[in-house]
Amino acid sequence: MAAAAPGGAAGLCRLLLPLLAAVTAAGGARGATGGMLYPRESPSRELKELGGVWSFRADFSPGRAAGFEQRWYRRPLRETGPVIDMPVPASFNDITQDPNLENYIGWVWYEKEVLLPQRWLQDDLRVVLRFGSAHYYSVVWVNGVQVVEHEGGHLPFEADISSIVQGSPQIPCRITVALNNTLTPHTLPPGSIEYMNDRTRYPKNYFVQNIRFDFFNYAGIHRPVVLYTTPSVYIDDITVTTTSSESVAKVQYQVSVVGSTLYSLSLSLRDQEGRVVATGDGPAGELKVPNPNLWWPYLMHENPGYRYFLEVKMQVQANEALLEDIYTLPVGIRTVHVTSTQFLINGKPFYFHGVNKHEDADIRGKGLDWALIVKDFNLLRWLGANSFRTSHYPYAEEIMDLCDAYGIVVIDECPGVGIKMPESFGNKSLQHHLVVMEELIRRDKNRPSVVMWSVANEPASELSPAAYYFKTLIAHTKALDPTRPVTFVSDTNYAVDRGAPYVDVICVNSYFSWYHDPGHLEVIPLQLTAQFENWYKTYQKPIIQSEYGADSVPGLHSDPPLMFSEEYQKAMLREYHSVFDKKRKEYVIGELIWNFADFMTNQGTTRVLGNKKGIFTRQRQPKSAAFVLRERYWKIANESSCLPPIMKSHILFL
Ligand code: BDP
Repeated sequence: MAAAAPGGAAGLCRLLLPLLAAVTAAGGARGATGGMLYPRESPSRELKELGGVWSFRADFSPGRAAGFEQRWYRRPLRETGPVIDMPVPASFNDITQDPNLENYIGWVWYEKEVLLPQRWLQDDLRVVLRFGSAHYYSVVWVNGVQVVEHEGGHLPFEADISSIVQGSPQIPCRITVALNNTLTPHTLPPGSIEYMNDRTRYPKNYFVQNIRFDFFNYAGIHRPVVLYTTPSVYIDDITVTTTSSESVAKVQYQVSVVGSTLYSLSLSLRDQEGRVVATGDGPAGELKVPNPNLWWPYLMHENPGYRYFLEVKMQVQANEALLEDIYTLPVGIRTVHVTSTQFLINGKPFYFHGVNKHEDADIRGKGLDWALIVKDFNLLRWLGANSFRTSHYPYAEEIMDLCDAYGIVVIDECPGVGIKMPESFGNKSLQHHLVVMEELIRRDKNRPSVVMWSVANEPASELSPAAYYFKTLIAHTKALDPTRPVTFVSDTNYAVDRGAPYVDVICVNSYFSWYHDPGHLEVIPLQLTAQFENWYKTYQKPIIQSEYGADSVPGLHSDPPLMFSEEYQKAMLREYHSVFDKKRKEYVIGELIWNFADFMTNQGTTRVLGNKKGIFTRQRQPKSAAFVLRERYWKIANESSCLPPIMKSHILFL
């Protein structure tokens, strides 16, 4: 990615730093404190979606700072210069024909004007502005007043904007967002800006954004933006954990309320038929559910993804009026345990036969797209996949909701991808990484589909600071959530990996006969067997093959199989599978193909319009390998889980 000069050496980084230091005094920013409940309508809460066409301008000024210098947030954006239409949610990169915007680095500006219903402007109501995600660094103003800053491109943030909108009820509410996609050694994922100073080869102030990960650094407002209301005293957070025995399950809950201490809380848990199965009161307690319907993964039970609904009702007397807030949380009852050879869900061995994905598609880049989401879940179920890893960042809450509902098991990965530079293992990076884990767990802690946290993908875990880094990071993650195992995904040699001692499950990526010994399929059995045996001998922990795969250009055929043909991709999978079949009788607990679908990357000599390791094309058409995997996954499911007849008919249907 190259662009014209952003104001000399360190220009972009300089632009980021003052903002990072100056967390707003306006009361909007909350870091990882407080709750981040998914906004849902209820008798006490209303919601307004702000998706659609927003006004947009990229700041192409030499220092990328014109927007801040000229305070574009003070007036409608159209009054400070030209604007174009930009869809939200979407990445901005592929929306126009302008290559400068596709590869833009620096600040872009978004704006939307919204009219609020009169009833939202009463002073016993809170109005909250929430972003599902915006990549990477965001500053948000409402009617020219800064309300929140947020670092990180894949997690939600919000601001209470009541005082601003209630103070100026007659005007439309103008939301302005400045967004910067620059990645530095201390962002997550990390990156670096490199200035090319050889004047015989590059123009003055020429720079590139270097990244050490293999997907396009799409940027924009990627997930839904909503306004929602709550009463001024409100349910801020709910945490549930579940345990179960044969005949009774326990749902432990904790509720936090903000705005008063004189509230009362009542809770009722309903089953899918709407029957109340347990009730409770107070901010913490335990609900007992007799003869529970457990949350089971897809293909492990005829009714996977069973969720109860926990209705939390808060009441408080305020100024002689009764304020009530109601929030309903879906709850799946299930347990997760790891032994030295198995991964147990509800006490039964679970074998991950699934995929790694990306949020990626034509035109919208990483923007949320319902048609794509539902199509992908249909393909996952067609494939017989029971799980995926959110490689390499947290996915949209809307996707996670469907995982909960369909019983698709998730390894929930944070954006710790491409941590390769020694400076990215320092305290500054670590502190940010800890906050990101707090934000991720705050968001996804109640999701039954999430069975394990992944704190990173392929870091340089052989470096000496990696030991302290991962020890601290994993301990912090476990302290935040003692109920789930923690891992990170390694491609480091077992003998020198300094993070592996701290994980519960070993996750290994390997590309035998692709990046190593390219073209030599015959080395796979030996090398893969040695890989598993070495890791197991060293750690006695269960192992997931968290990535393996080969690029194939759809429609390219070759027999005998040559690299990049569909036949080679299939042949490679089969070699891997024969080893998995031996080792899954011992301690291998899963296999996740790289990748579900082809996806966009930076341009490079090994990438043909992106990474082609998908078993589906980027447009979600199956390559030959998809059929190999489909046959295998259904076979494993049928062997391992005594599927009831209903699931077998499902196979025909799909
Ligand atoms: C792995 C990375 C993944 C890449 C893949 C590949 O974890 O992000 O896309 O290699 O090169 O090392 O296809």
